[in-house]
Amino acid sequence: MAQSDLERPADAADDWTISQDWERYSQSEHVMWDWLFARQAATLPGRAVPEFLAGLEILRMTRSGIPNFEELSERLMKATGWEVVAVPGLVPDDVFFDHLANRRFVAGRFIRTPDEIDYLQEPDVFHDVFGHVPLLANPVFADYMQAYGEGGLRAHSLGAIDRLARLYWYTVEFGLIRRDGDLQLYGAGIVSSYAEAMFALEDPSPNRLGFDLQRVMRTPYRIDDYQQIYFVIDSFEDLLRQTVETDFAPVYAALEGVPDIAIEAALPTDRVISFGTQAYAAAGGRRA
Ligand code: HBI
Ligand code: FE
Repeated sequence: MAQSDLERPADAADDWTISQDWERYSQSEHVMWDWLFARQAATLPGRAVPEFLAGLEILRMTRSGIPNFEELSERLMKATGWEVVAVPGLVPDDVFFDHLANRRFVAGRFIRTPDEIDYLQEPDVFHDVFGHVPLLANPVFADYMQAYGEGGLRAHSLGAIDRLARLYWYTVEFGLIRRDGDLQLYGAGIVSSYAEAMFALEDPSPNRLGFDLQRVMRTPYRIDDYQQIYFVIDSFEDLLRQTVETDFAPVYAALEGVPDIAIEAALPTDRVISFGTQAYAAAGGRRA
């Protein structure tokens, strides 16, 4: 959906927040959360970063039912100074960035129905809260998200939102991390997906490449299928440092007119963690 199509509903505040109305969830909506939670809880140990699993405990998200954002925010505030606020759905980029820059994570309040368990058009409360919030209890990742929001506000004024959206996609949503040779999941789009949690680590088809800020900003992404490329960070500290220390304005300027890199491609300059079976060498443009 184009950003200009977004219209603020009458019940939303100027910053697009709404009340979660936690009391209005039905029993079957809570049961849906519990079912999705149990499925991920069985899949993620050993696959997701320990910081994600620790976040579930710190925030007491292991309890049954859709979390109440006020209670969740109280715990999160103590851990890292972040809160969770409800929004009706997608919000305009500048609104989204402004919330992040102020350590507020915006979350959808609706939950998917049984006929859309594994595919959703817009992020629901399970993706937004189960997927995104646990890592916000980690101080380094929490600072990265704020830095991203601040970078987003600057990108907005420089007309470079698309570049920054790619950074979000390949880190916050679909990021992998490697420690001591061990690949683990941290992206919210992966940890909240039963099938992609396995695919991202185990499937032979995607390329897995070392994270590089400019490289990521040249890589388009697909929203309609599993990723065919994952970028792998060495540590949250490194991701935060690169984001905070980089002056994005000259980077955007340097990238102007530079062509995008095809999703399946691996460049000779890439730090290849594992070649996917779909990969081809971009230099020659031939499938490997
Ligand atoms: N709104 N609710 C919501 N959630 C998002 O993840 C979101 C958004 N608006 C804009 C947006 N993401 C992206 O355009 C930015 O990451 C670039
Ligand atoms: Fe998300």
